Amino acid sequence: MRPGAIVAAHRHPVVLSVALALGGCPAVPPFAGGDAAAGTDARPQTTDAQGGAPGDARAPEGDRGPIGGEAPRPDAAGPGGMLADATGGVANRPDLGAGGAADAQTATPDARNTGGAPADAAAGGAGGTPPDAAAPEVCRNATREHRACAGGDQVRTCQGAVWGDWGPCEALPEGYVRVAPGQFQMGSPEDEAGREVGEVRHRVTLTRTLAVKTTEVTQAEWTAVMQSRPAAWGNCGATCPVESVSFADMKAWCNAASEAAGLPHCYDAQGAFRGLDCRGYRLPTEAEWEYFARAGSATAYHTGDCLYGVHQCGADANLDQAGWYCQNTPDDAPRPVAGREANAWGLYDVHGNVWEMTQDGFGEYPGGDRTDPIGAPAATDRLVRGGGAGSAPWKCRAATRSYFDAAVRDRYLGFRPVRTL
Ligand SMILES: [Ca+2]
Repeated sequence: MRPGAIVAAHRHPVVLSVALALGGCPAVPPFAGGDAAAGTDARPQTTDAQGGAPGDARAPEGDRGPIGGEAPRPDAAGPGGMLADATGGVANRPDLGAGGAADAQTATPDARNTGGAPADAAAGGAGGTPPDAAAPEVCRNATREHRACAGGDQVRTCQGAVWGDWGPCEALPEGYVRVAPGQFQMGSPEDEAGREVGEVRHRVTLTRTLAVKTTEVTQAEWTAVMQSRPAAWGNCGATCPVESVSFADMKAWCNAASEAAGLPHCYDAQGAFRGLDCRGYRLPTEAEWEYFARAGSATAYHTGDCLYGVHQCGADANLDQAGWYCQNTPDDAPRPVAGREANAWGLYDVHGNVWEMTQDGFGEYPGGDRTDPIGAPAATDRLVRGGGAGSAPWKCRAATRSYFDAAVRDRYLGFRPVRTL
């Protein structure tokens, strides 16, 4: 381990709650340029970057300018002109991960399914009763219902107060798990070590079944879709997470992956999100991210509490089990995905390795219980979650909120796509 891991000047993503507490306009110097070892660097900023407690140790992180200010735009080696809508020929379906899809059906809550009537409820009519005389199965408030099928998902919709037929059993994409709808406590308890004030606990209900990628998108998976190699940590290898891609770049990857799979684009030509009912690949909302990262746990990590809650780099035995962070990556570099323990739903590296972009813009929790929340769609600052290889333990907690400017391509910023099933 690195001796004396504490370095005062590090700039990870701004932890949202603190930024807001400071008036939402952290006095952070403008983008200070790249890191000598790895090119562009613009990690999300943290409190420490703003003159607060020293945060995580290493590599300078975060150099976001004031909110609304001009974003640094390091011209990383991304594909030329990657815009929000990649309609241009995508040759290959991404090879979405080794290891195969975990069977999430055994681990995920299945709130939606439990309330649904069996699909074949109408099939067992009394002998001699004409099929068309069976009473239609009335649907009430729900508009869509899911049930698990062999390795995948089926859906039916409410059509004029009567349920339609169950659709075909759609196999999950390779490398994805099924995450059922459910309810959870978003945010952290006030006594959680490392907590920030903006992590106000509230109940969130998510109503859609998701396919969630088990790992961060890797460099190979990026290249298979986009035919480019943007990663600053290229030497890390094909199974390391892609990074140094902007919000728009990620949306382009999602659209291209959707197109290759015959699915609709979830972002229009201007990059606007087409909503949670879009069935193509997309970024998760912040709430979706925390829900699947927790996988039913209520602790700081899915492996337990934050043991090193000081806002500095330090060893945390629970985090060691779950992810790559400042203390177990002495060279600051991300690691190949799925190198630490998966959470209960089969998802790797939700804590550490690279920060994960969400669909949501920067904003404070509005308070109260919420259903399918999405944060500020037009905000320049985009919420990121989970911490990265250079982050201190407290930044890697499930509840930690942070952000990057949408234009930034940072060497510790990646993503994990989802699909609504
Ligand atoms: Ca991660």
